[in-house]
Amino acid sequence: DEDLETVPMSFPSVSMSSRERRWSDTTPYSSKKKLQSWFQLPNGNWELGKMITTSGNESIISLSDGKVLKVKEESLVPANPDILDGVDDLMQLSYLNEPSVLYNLQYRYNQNMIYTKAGPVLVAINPFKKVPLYGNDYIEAYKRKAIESPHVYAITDTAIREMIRDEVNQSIIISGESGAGKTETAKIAMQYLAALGGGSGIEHEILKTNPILEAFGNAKTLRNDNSSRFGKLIEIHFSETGKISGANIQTFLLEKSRVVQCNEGERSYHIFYQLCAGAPPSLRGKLNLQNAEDYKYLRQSNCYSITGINDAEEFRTVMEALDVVHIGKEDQENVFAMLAAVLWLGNISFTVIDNENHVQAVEDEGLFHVAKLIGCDIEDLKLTLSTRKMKVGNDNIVQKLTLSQAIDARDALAKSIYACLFDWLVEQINKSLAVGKRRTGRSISILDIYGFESFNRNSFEQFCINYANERLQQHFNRHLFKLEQEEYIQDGIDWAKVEFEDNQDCLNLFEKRPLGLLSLLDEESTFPNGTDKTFANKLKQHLNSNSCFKGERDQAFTVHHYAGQVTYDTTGFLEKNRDLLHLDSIQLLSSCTCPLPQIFASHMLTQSDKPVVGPLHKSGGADSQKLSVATKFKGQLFLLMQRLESTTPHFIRCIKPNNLQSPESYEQGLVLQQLRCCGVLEVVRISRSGFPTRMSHQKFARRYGFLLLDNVASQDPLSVSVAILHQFNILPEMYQVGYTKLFFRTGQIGVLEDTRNRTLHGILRVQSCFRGHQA
Ligand code: AOV
Ligand code: MG
Repeated sequence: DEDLETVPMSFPSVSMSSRERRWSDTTPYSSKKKLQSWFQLPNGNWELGKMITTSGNESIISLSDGKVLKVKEESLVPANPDILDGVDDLMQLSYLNEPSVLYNLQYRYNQNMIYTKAGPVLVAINPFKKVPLYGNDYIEAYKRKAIESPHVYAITDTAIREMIRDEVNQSIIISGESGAGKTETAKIAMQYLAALGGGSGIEHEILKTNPILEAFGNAKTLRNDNSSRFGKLIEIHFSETGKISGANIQTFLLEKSRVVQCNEGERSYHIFYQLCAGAPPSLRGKLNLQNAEDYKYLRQSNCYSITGINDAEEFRTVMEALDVVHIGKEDQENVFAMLAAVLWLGNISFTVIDNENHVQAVEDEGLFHVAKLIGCDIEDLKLTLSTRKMKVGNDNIVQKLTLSQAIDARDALAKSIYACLFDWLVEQINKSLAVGKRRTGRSISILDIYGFESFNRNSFEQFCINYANERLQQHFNRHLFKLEQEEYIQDGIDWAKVEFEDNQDCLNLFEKRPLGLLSLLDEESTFPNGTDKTFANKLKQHLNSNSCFKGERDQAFTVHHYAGQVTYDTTGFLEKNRDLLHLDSIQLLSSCTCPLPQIFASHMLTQSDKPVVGPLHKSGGADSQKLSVATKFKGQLFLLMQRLESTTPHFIRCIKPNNLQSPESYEQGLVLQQLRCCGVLEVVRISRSGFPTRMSHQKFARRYGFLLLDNVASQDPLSVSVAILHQFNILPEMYQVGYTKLFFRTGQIGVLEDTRNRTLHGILRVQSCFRGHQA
């Protein structure tokens, strides 16, 4: 037979880890009875094969391209019947295995159905193009429940209903890798909330915070043209009548290093390019604005524009949005002046003035414009950038800076101004959104943080971002695996535990004291002689036995994250963790005549957790308690988790179908890797074999006891419950009797409710009949 191709039986397929094996379905399977099966190609992709014949443990299958293969039966994975193609909840699949799930998602994706339920979780696959699923008609349809198809709107609708019904605050938690679509998804959810809870006008303001925060906090990276470089929790408040009464935004750790340094092919924050491209002539003149290419901070990465984006147009959008959130024209100009000052700071250069390599800032246009824009004396600025006041014994001395010290001082000032500006903006926005001051109503929070990142070179920023994602994954696991299963076990029901990839070990690696990544980083950051290299060595010395950790050459280390391995280069870790701004610089800012630098300076001096070094001019010794960046971030994340714990969570998992940000490309391997590491299949497995409906014996007996034919009034609730289950022939596999509760599979309680309703109706009818007869 010419068409018949024999494949080697020891097929070099992707090796199966224990985790993958867990995934394969436990349903007994014999290909003999099946019409089609999945077969894995050498490239790892799965293909549907039609069974031609089977003899012994070998089968002959034909693939879609007409190829015919002879394969071993164990290399085949069962495929679902065609009738299940594209089901909108993965729970409905008869065979729950990797290829079936991949195929189902792809089948839907190809028809622009980018949303699919995985039990309680909404999976969203980034279309990288406009899909016709949004807007008022859709919102209206979901509101009326005229559409059932999974959607961000549907999950948001559930959140609103549960908030009202249960009087519990809700959260919508969006996760996924960088570029997977979290920020877009968050905006879609906000759109729905605004449409349903709108009316007071505050909803427009809430929506307009998006273009502002994206301009100041997003940037083009190698992974995403609009990558969030900060984390965001927006809490939307509702009044008793279900209308939006206000909102509050909390942000987390902005990546400030980007302001002074970014990689080839990436950009700094959008707002810089928008300002340079879109500022009207009068503003250009006032700020002495040049083109983006003229600023060193923007020039270094050799990337100025984003395909399909018009920065000048975006600038107008941002200005309008600033109006909407009530940031006055004068404040807006002050904001733009700070941006221009940051840009000009980067252009300040230094000359060596003695043979000890000490430097002085050059009096050129950079220095001149910065002084003018922040409102300080040129000489003061010059001095701040090239000297440092020190206290030796009782004497104040002035130390000259070397070139690298001066550059660090300059960059630290630029970063601080930008980070303070960002915080100040958020504060102003919050003031504007806090209209309905009453805190009695309920809220829905939407969490959108920076997604998991892995580049060729990963630094402190990726370290923090990925740590945050570990925390979030833990929260996801806790709610969908731990709490659910603990309840079964506690109530003593018969339950085969579904294993999931617990990331507690990795979190411990970060958080354990004194020997964890964060503690060791802080310790080394406070040692006067600590360097990035000694830090890397300490890690290797103390953590090498940890299975999530691996020391690497050249002061690097690898962490085994839930989403994959990432190797971090410790260069710059200590400095970024200390995040020092010299007191000289803070004093310079407080001496400025412009309002914003003064506000920034007073913030830095009053916030006890702001690192301050060096002696104060007069009072001396302001070396206050300082928290490192990592410790502060850890604290923020703990509080965030605490806040989320008091809400009912709704999870959305965004998936990136390709790394090119391009539409119509669905890479099976990439999708599978994301599904695996976030545990989507385990969630489906638990939901399918789990018992989502629970009711205490007491409540159950009270609700349905009257349906019993025998009189059971004297019996205990447990016996009554069991009698009810028997009388109604509820199949044993459909429920479990726990110590305190009954557990039901999806839909079962509906059967009983129907009977109850019918019976109640019947009783009512009989009664009214009886009354009628009497009359
Ligand atoms: P992210 O928030 O998950 O990445 P984004 O939400 O910024 O990812 O999405 C990246 C890009 O994908 C967007 O700029 C859009 O072009 C496209 N996109 C995402 N969702 C949709 C959608 N529903 N419809 C159309 N296009 C979409 V990061 O912030 O990098 O972690 O840190
Ligand atoms: Mg984002």
